[in-house]
Amino acid sequence: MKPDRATFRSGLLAGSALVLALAAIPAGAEQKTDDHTTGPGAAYQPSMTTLGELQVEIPGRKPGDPVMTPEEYQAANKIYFERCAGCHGVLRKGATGKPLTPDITRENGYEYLRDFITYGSPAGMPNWGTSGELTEEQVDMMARYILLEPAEPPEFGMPEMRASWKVIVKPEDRPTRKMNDIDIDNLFSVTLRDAGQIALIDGGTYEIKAVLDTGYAVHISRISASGRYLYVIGRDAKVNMIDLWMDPPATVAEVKIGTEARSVETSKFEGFEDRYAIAGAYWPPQYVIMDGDTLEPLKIKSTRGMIYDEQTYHPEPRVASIVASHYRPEFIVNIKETGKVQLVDYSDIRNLRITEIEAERFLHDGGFDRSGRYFLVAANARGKVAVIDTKEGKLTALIETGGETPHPGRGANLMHPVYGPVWATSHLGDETVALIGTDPEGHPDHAWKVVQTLEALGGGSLFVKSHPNSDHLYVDAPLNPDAEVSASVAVFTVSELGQEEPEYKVLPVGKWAGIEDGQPRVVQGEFNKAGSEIWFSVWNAKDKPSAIVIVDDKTLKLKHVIKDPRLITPTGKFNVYNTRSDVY
Ligand code: DHE
Repeated sequence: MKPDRATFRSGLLAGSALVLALAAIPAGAEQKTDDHTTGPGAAYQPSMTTLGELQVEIPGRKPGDPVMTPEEYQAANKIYFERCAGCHGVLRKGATGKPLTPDITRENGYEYLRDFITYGSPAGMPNWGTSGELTEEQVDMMARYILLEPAEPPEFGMPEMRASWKVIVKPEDRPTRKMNDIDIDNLFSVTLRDAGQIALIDGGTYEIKAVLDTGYAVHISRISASGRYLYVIGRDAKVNMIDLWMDPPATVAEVKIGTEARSVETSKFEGFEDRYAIAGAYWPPQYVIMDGDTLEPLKIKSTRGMIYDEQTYHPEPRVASIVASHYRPEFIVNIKETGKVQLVDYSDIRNLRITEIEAERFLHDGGFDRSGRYFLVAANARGKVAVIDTKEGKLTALIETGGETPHPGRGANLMHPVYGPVWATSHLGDETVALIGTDPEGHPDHAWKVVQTLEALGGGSLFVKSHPNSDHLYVDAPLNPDAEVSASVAVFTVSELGQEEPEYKVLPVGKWAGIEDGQPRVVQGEFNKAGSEIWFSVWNAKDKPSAIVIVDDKTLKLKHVIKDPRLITPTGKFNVYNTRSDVY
């Protein structure tokens, strides 16, 4: 069932839309990109869907501009933000992909651009035309569109934020004690991606306690230090603050912090529990510190600035993951395109102190080691993991993972029989799982090195997971092109990792869900509080049934399937206790 590596790579590369290389089309490019179909990796490139909905006007015409009606420009702009901006940038000045500003595109000319969009390039540009993803008319429209000046989306500063801010239940009107019978620590907040909702599911009874409306294409949930408040962010940058003490739990405040966003977090340092929330935006490139009780926006910081190594200006560095330090009153803010990690001291936000750490470009997701002192974050397009010492406030190491495009989620912490505490990441681009030593005191020779590389099901993995009470490491592969692989999970036994070639077991989680309709992918394991069960999302299309499958961690047998018409496109799941205590 393991697809060979080359087949997988060609599928994924095409989908990953990495680069529109604006060099001359190599002879025979058409032939070389024949197998360049748009693969499932495409689903994982940032899609600026909210920006695509904005009404735009054609920027001031210049002599020689191609003819485009306002309707065509609007339609092309939508396609650009949904399909192209994730790599080429909102302002078309380049990100992981090359810049597409008119000075460059005009030099290449209409026919060149049309053919490039049609056939793609071996360097990673998808073959939008020959794959059927775009019609001939759409390709023609996109070639004309990128010859014109880009449409610059609006900024989103304090006036816009305050206008969007709503306190639905004031702090003084909220309950003074928990009013429901929910075991909040074992509650799961489940992203219902395409419904723009979250489901709150009881970890003991599997009962859906509430389904709440949130932002568009909602992304992640994070929990306040006390465990009372749940913060959820949508891709449209809307933050919902949910009071879990209410019966039933309900949104008590909301605010929009931009137009496109992916991350939210809350202050965790002693004395600052539940005091602040922070959210990071893709557009505009900024993060916002908010009052933890009301979401009142207090401080906006732009991330525009210099790339850490070249020291050239980047106009739109997106904010990727944000975590809260346990050692200092600081948020750790990871800035993608400039490759900087900012330690934002929230103890005095009027006189904000920021420590800026040079890490690596294209920072994305990450998590803490088991001690909670070191934060490991993937610079995914660079194949590296940066290690931040949150106690000392500096970069400890930059590690090549050896695989293609590390994607840890929050990663998984294991007690390795030979190397002691290690942290794991799987990869989007191949089947490898890298185990990195994280114990500089007990195992100094192995600290911050890849001590072992495992081979799991195949590429297209997004998340690994374990728990201090578990002897297992779970590795998903939801973006693998093979339907059987993308519906399965590999499980390694941690105490057997000392063996030469550790074997893994395959859990047919998708099959266990018993869904006949569609081709669901199995994504993101999340443990219950006790660490005795792991939950997986069986993520189907919006109009098809999905499910959550619960596996007994000891026996690796199916324990329960949650099916409900309200479970539309479940993806991320966040157990209240594990999320607030960084247990993974
Ligand atoms: Fe995510 C975390 C960005 C697509 C499910 N995702 C993150 C984080 C970022 C991010 C920056 C870290 C947040 C943090 O820790 O503060 N994700 C992006 C994208 O830019 C991308 C590639 C494309 C896009 O347009 O959004 C993307 N993500 C996806 C998906 O398609 C997934 C699989 C399904 C979905 O719900 O959209 C998905 N992302 C997740 C999940 C997490 C996440 C479940 C949190 C994992 C965790 O364990 O904490």
